[in-house]
Amino acid sequence: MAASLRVFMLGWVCGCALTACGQGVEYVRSEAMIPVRDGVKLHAVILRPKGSESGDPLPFLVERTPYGVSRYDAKAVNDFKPELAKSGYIFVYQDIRGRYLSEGQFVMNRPVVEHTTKTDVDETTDTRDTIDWLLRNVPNNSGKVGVLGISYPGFLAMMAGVDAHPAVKAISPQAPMTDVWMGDDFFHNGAFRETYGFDYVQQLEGQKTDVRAQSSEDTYSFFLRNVNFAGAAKVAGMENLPTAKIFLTQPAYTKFWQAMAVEHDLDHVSVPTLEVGGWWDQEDMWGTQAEYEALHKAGDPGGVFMVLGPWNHGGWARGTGSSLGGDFGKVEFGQPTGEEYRTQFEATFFEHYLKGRPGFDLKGVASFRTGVNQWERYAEWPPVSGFTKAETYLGKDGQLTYSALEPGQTIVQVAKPEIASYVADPADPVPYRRRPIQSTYGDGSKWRTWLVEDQRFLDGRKDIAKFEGPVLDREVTVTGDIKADLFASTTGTDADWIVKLIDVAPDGQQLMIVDEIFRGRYRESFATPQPITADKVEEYKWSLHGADHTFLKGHRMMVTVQSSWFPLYDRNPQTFVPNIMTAPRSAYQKETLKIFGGSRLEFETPIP
Ligand code: PG9
Repeated sequence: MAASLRVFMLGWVCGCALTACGQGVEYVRSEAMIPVRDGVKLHAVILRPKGSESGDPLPFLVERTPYGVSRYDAKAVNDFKPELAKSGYIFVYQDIRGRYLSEGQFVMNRPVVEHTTKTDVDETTDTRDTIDWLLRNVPNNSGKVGVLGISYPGFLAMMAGVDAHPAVKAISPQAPMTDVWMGDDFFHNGAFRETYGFDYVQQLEGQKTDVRAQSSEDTYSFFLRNVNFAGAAKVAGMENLPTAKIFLTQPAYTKFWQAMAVEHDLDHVSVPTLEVGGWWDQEDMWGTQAEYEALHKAGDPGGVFMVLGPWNHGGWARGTGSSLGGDFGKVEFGQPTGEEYRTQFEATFFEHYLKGRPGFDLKGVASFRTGVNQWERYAEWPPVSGFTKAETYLGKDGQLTYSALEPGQTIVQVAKPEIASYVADPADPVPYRRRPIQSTYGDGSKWRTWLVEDQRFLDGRKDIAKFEGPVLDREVTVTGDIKADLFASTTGTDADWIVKLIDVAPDGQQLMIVDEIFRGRYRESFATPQPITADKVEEYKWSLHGADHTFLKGHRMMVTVQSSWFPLYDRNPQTFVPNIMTAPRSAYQKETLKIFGGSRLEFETPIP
């Protein structure tokens, strides 16, 4: 088998058990097994600033994680959270139920349950019980708690806000996985994230500690050779891992996935919440904005704030954030956006809500507008005041036309004659990044920055429709939730549609600004897939995610449409089958896909 598992080596080692190494805050480190309501004990590392048993009581900053906490010590806090360490907190890191040194059973993205008996536990109850224990057992604490985390820990930070313990005064879910079927780690609009699902489920569910998948073969070849996810899972011997079983048997948006979706639980949140997300987040792009929207709609009783910046997954938490990318494409931001976030937003947010200090002046949303590289502030997201709707139309001969609407103006779209077509062959799917494609976190993997890879690596492919605007003689800004509205047909009975909005620089570099997939079988219902009628023009409308980007003078806007993005997403056979996870080789058919006039992208633009 090509993919093998290897123990994940931690990035740093534990040392400095009692005090800080070198400069920084000195800590007293202890470990505890914290009992929760059903008798299970959860392992935690507690780091108290040295001498904090007397003097001003300190608040807690808590992070709960499935990724192991034994590595946390004074050095880790000073290295990875210098701004927060300087401010002064008791740091608590906890292994969640069933992971590493904690007892109990791990359940991936454990859904919130009704709490009627002591055995009705979930991450909200485990957090509450942990906080109860900390307040009683850690000397000289101020009785106030902040909870933060990125990604899975971001999901756990949000859980701390649902029916929160009264001591929880602030939470910061950062790139929180929120709905893993609709738009985060495992599926996007029904299309299965094959490499991520394959690697991550083995990492978390094969054993109590992290083990990372490592492929010696280009994963493009590996997944192509094994036909479908069932074939690949069999080779890896992972078919019986709980989440893999669900992938294989419940690929649609069933009650299982719906119950896991966090946005439905957010009308029980009244804690000030700072959501954080990156424009080029390769894992949980969706969650930040979905949680913001749900909290905002619920009337934000505690106050919801959001910072969106030019980062990959968690990129705001490390380094300067002055650029993003590597050998295959790089974007420069002209300023240390990560440091700016950590000092101006994160540190001041917790100081304000946990220590009553001034400095947090965010009223709604801070957004880093790329292209012009400047911070913007909005009352809400997507911004309304000072903005109007704008569109780019896909035209004949690969043309792309931009137009801003008058405030209040709406246009009713109808399909017009065909403007482009291509043949998509599942035997030769479009790679999502340059090959060879390593395992997600395998040696040499370019996973973390693939969203900023120069898209010219796809030049010459005949299975991509391209629409390009003229060289711009002025700046054009696209803001808000960018939506694709596509009129399209296929000669087959199922199809994937992938739309990218690309900034083409004067030197030809192509940077994706937003991009997203839609699996055609779900156009009527995410829960009940249906075949597409061959050759029938259908309208597909979906979000390509948020952006705040200025196409500079001299640049061009480009939109591309393609029907595979492999092996990030499994291949759509293009013939309708009840379950793509087990689609037979014979179902994978070459088809002709057509795009029709009236297709466009929709967004907000500032009123000049
Ligand atoms: N993106 C990771 C994740 C995977 C699956 C579910 C939830 C989160 C993470 O980085 O934690």
